[in-house]
Amino acid sequence: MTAYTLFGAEVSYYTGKARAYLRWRGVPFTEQVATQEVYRDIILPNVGWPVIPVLATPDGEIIQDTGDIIGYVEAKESREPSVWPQTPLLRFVSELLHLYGDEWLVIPAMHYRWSYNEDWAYGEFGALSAPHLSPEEQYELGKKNGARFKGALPVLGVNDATIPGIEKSYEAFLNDFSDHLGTHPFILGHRTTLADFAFFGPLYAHLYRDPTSGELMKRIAPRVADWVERVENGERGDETEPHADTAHATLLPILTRQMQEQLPALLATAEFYKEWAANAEAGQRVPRVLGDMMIEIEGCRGPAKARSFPLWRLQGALDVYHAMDEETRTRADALLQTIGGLDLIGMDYPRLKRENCQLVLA
Ligand SMILES: N[C@@H](CCC(=O)N[C@@H](CS)C(=O)NCC(=O)O)C(=O)O
Repeated sequence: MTAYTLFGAEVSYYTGKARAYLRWRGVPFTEQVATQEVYRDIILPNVGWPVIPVLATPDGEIIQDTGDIIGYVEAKESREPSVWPQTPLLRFVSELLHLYGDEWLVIPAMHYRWSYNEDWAYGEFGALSAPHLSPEEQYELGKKNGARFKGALPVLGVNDATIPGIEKSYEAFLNDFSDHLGTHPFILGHRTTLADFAFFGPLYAHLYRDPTSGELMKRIAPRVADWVERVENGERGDETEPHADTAHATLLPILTRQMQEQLPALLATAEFYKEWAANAEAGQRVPRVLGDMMIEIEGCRGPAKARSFPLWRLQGALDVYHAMDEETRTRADALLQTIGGLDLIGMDYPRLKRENCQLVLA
């Protein structure tokens, strides 16, 4: 085998992120649809649970988790420019936005898919699992397979209490992102970086490609739809110029929204995790759900599960913060103050690591 193989699906959030990254990176890869057979023969035996995307490397390694996929390919291929900005403050910002794209924008993405595109999604799920079946049979199969994904809504905190806030927040986010794109072609400025791929996850498969959601995006935020198309097409921007090490003013409303909504959930999750870790051993698998909490979005409060995975992405961001020199840290603290994120600094929880495609206590 000389190329990478990405096992995934066009309807999948994180496959979109990995595909856009691999396309941009320019490495040879083919994409194979994660049919029932692929789950049975490749994903379950190697990963241990049904999840996409999965990358098979030319050396025969199997990698799950888009963060691990990107990290692996970056290290293996050593191409320029790196997916990460080379300036330290922006590297931190890119990890924060990675956390936001992967673990918070999933809330509107899943809400809009399952509240406005449900039947369409069942057809798509069925067609990808069993391309040989009739559309009616695919719909029935898709309904069965899709139940697991729809079942994530209460876990994420999508419910009658939060939905009005989720919609208000998403529309405001689209507005802020449009303003940003009015002066900068990509999230960190003039070229594509990790932050673009992280946002592409929610903003492509669910919020652009699902018909009703795509109609909303194109109507109220055509610039965001244009960015989705540019990232999808592998547009790179100007890679000759290094980044100036500041977050553009137009990114601040997006980061502020992240801190308002996601940071309290992260703080609550870290408390559950500390309680769990106090009685756990190194190497022990961390439960995907650690407890019950309330989230608040645009004044709408409702129940959600405290999921452990966001703490892993957060650890990535905090590691960058703690590795900063004093001058950069002073600038990072000023940024955190501006966006309402100072509580991040004091966060301290037992380290996590990845082992056999799972999150474990380090
Ligand atoms: N952190 C993982 C998330 C992968 C993920 O949640 N994939 C979805 C499809 S887009 C899935 O297969 N979920 C199954 C599940 O969570 O049980 C990544 O970045 O790869």
